Amino acid sequence: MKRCLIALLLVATAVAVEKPNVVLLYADDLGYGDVSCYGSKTITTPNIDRLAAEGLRFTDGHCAAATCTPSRFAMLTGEYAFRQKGTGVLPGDAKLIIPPGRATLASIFQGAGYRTGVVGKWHLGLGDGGLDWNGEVKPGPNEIGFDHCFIMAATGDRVPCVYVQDHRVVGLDPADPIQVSYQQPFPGEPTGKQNPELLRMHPSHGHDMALINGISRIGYMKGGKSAIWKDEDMADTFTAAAVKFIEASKSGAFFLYFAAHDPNVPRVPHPRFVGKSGMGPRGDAILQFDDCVGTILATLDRLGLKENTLVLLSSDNGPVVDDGYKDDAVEKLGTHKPAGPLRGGKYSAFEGGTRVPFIIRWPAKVNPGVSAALVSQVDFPASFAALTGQKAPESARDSQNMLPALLGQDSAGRAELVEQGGPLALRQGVWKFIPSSPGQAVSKNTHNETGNAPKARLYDLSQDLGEAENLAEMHPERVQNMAAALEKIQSGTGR
Ligand code: NG6
Ligand code: CA
Repeated sequence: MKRCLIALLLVATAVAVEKPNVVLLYADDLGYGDVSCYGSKTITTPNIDRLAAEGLRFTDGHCAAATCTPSRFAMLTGEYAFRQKGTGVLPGDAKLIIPPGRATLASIFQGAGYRTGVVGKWHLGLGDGGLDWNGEVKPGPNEIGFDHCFIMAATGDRVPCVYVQDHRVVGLDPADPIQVSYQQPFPGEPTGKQNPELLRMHPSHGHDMALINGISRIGYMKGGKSAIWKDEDMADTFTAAAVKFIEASKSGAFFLYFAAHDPNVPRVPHPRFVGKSGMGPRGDAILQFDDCVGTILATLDRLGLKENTLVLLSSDNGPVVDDGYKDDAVEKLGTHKPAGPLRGGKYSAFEGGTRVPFIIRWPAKVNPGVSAALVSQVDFPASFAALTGQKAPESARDSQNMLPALLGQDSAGRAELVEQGGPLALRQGVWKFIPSSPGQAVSKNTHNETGNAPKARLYDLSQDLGEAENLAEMHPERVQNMAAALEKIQSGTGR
């Protein structure tokens, strides 16, 4: 009898360990050098550092693209975004770009009996064309694998500036319906262009349309006044929704995709963070993200969920300093290097575009440490399918089961990885290849390097992490092979 009980207990523990909760803490535009556990001396992120100290910190972990929409598309579907038209940065009135019925990271967790939720920035479109924001807002996250959603449609700098919870705009007064247009302004509604005197933060480029809360955005909107978010409270609102989801889900296994908005623009942190970084709103917004991480980790501690919850922290793309608002980010940057030792940042095919903070903590299974394995968010669908004992969906064609690397049991990771900046780049081990590509080498607005250049580039990242010395002429054969390998992947005949 006693032996039976012990056996039962062992089985129960084994099952519990095999089915961890998964919490994906996802920052927006957070760079490799923006957190102290990746070596920054100019900013202190104690909660992210705690996660790194208790978990596995990857030094070569990537998002799938150097901007938000393609990066998230690839992470959720397991397919590189360059394969699908219409996966560039979306306007706030775009329709859902992941068709209902297609397998996603969330539906994979659902298939294993998890309760799934997304809180925060969505930016993958909503509806199937001509959406009425005053009615049922669908299809959206609920139709592609999330049991629960509390989101903003696109970004903080795009209308509509309201939250959507499970098919409904939150706090909407039917007497004051919302209208959204990305074509024309609504007569009588203030815009950044027409009413600069009403602005408390001025655009540096773009962002001169609908004027909401003293900040002008991309796109026009009218009405829905009672539903409009307060920018200063956004991080707290999302964190509270995340905590609520965890509390409501704790009796079974759950997957939470916490998609924070910090430090994307407009950077409007809560007053308690204002001035705290000494770097202006961008730095303050990073401290705010770190604080959200702290609150969510504390919730896991409080509910006794720490041991068997896999917490994954990463970012959707590399950093940018001036992304369209005069918010002192450039003036107050000082010696801070948002991409750390890497070249480029958001919008870039250099490493700074996609190599981002990437940390996994799972006390029951993962030994703390540092891993140099080459890993990518595009591998989440196949890897988490494997973790939950399922077959990877066929549509996740670029997703590889990297579970051993993600759990610290394999130190190599991927053999090859495509990095989608402006041009596509290819990694093979320590080698990095960027084909010749027309277009501006430096974005005239953000001043970030794009990775475009008339000549092909080859770098040995083991000697030259900052991609300074082009070795293409010294290694013509490798250049040829890597160009062919990239083409093969692009045409769908290789991986
Ligand atoms: C750009 C915006 C930028 C940001 C970006 C998307 C302008 C001039 N620039 O088009 O501010 O919104 O799109 O960022 O409008 S992302 O992180 O969501 O990909
Ligand atoms: Ca982003």
